[in-house]
Amino acid sequence: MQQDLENMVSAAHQAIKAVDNLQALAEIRVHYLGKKGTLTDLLKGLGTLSPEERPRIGQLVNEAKEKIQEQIEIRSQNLIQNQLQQKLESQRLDVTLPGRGENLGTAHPLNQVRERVETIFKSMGFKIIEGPEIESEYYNFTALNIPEHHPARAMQDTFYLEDGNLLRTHTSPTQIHVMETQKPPIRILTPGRVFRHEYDHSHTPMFHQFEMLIIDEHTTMSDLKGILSDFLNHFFESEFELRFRASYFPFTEPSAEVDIQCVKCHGKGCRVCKGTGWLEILGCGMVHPNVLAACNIDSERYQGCAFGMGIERLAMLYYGIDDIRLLFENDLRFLRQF
Ligand code: 2NM
Repeated sequence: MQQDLENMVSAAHQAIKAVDNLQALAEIRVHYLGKKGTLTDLLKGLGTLSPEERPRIGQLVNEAKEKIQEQIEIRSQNLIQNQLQQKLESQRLDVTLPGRGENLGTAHPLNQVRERVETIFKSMGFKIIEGPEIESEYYNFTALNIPEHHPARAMQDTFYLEDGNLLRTHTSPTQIHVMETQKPPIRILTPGRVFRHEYDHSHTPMFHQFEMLIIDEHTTMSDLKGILSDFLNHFFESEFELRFRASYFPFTEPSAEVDIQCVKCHGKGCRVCKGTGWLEILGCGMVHPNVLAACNIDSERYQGCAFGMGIERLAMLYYGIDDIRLLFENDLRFLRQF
């Protein structure tokens, strides 16, 4: 009997060593230790032994049982560890790999330019004012001294709405609202969208502009020249000559168009300035007394100077963009350059 037990323990030991998975190990446990297992059979056979032998053999059977249990337990831990190890190997994660990368967005070049312009004018003491994009004929034309039959009012230039209002063709109506409601001195910059019926490589039906307005006592053309020159030198980060050419706008008298020395070649002549050395950049003038009168401002006491320019034009010159439509296509290959 003792020999049988020793053989069994040794056989169990071999079997336990040989298994390579938990399922097979569970089967071994059942085979030796289960209710119908080999050891249980042996315990049942104790009854046939003599009363003197029974305790000794009983003890041996228990010892055998404990040995097998212990071996199964050790092997089980072993197999669990191996399984875990295999799982870790198969799901290996390289934490040193570079990440997928964040696609950071940036402000649209037109907004970058607008923000630069606003920053410069704020530093000179101007307030930034935005107004409505839908205006009446009065604010867009009449108050600005634009006569009834002026070509600018014509259907082919202006988008009229069915109710008789229109999409503003410039931001000056916002300046009329300010002049009507605020007392001089006034120093404002009005950026915003404007709408005109035109479309080609340098015109889009919606574009952005900003207009500057100063209303004060003793305001002259010199204020205009000084502010324009300071602004443009700051904006283009270099000193440039300006050239004033007499011009005509209904809402200013005198009026001028301003050329800036080519920001690319500094006046030598290049592709950007088409060899002339100059770039037409904005229109300006002294606010017409009729405009001041429409806003109940005494033109004997106060004068105004104003200018207006396109943000697209400024962005194209600053970044060297040659087709305005690129600014509206939102092609990421284009936008990622800014
Ligand atoms: C321009 C050119 C010249 C202008 C005039 C006014 C107002 F409201 F005061 F009359 N605002 N903006 C003005 C003057 C705009 O844009 C080319």
